Amino acid sequence: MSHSALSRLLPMSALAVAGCLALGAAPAQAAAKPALGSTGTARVFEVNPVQSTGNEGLTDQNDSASAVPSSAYATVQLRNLDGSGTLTGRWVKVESATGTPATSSTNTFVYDRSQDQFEQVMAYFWVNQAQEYIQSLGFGSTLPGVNDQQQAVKVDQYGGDNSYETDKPFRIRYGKGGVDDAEDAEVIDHEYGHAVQNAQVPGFGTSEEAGAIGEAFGDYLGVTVGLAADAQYGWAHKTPAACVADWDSTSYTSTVPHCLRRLDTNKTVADKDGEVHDDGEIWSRALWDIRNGYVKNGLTTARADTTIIDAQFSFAPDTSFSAAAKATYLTAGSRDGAKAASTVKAAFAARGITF
Ligand SMILES: [Ca+2]
Ligand SMILES: [Ca+2]
Ligand SMILES: [Ca+2]
Ligand SMILES: [Ca+2]
Ligand SMILES: [Zn+2]
Repeated sequence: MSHSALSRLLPMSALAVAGCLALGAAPAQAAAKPALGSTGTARVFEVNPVQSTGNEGLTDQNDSASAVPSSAYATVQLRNLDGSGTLTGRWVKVESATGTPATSSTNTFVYDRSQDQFEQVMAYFWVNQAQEYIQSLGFGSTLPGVNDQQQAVKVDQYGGDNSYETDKPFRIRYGKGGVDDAEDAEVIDHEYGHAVQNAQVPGFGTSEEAGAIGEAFGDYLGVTVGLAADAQYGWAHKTPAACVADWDSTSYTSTVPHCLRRLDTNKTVADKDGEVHDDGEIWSRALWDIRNGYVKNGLTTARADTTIIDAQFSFAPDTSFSAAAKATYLTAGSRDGAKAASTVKAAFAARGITF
């Protein structure tokens, strides 16, 4: 099922829905697991440059290197590479990209944003980072794996300001309109969120409410993976935590802070307009309240995320908000206890979602 990261482009959305209706197959398994364990060095954005610098005045300037200060970059490990010198690894394979493919016999992938290879490196790093985060919650060890396969990505080959994920073939494509989509980790991991849900529930998203849940979870995953990375690497976070795609959205929003969408709007089911990205903000606010409610109860955000993801295994492909909320409530009760379950119930009730 494909989805747009950016709801503004209706033609792409229409295409995406057409692809969505043609679905049915389970995600393809990787043919073979590459050799593991090779670690490289790379330069990436600390999630995105607006978020890490707090400078809402940054603009794309036609992909120029000088548009973003060097302080927005971090030097990081590129983990789980297969040692081939390309951006191929256990959890990610950069299949193709516009311009020069990144290769290095020493696994050194250091570029700036004006170079085609930069987005390739960002896509590799942030998909790997998301899978590592999901595994840190226990998925693939104490819990079933969640999309623990090699994710194919294509980078910068779609000219529109949009990105999408498809079941057939099982692949993510990142666009290059405006700020290149793969310059913003929250866009990268939004799309990975669709891959995660499709891996958990093949064909997920055949009803409008299920589609909205897909958009919401993508937004939430992008934010939570970024927040976990901030903590892991000690990066600054100077924009509202609930703001999604602070950097990509500078191309098409004029209000500050620049956000594609937010996790903390006051939308309820009374605000539904039938557009999945818009309606996703109803669901993502509930997820945000569950997260913060867990912390108030003395539980960790990782625990909230574990329950949010674990519950998704039991969602029907065409689930309603109500049925998915109930599944999340039941998972919270069995994993985290009665108090957590009532936090979940209240978070959904505040959005007008009852069961
Ligand atoms: Ca770029
Ligand atoms: Ca661009
Ligand atoms: Ca863009
Ligand atoms: Ca953000
Ligand atoms: Zn999406």
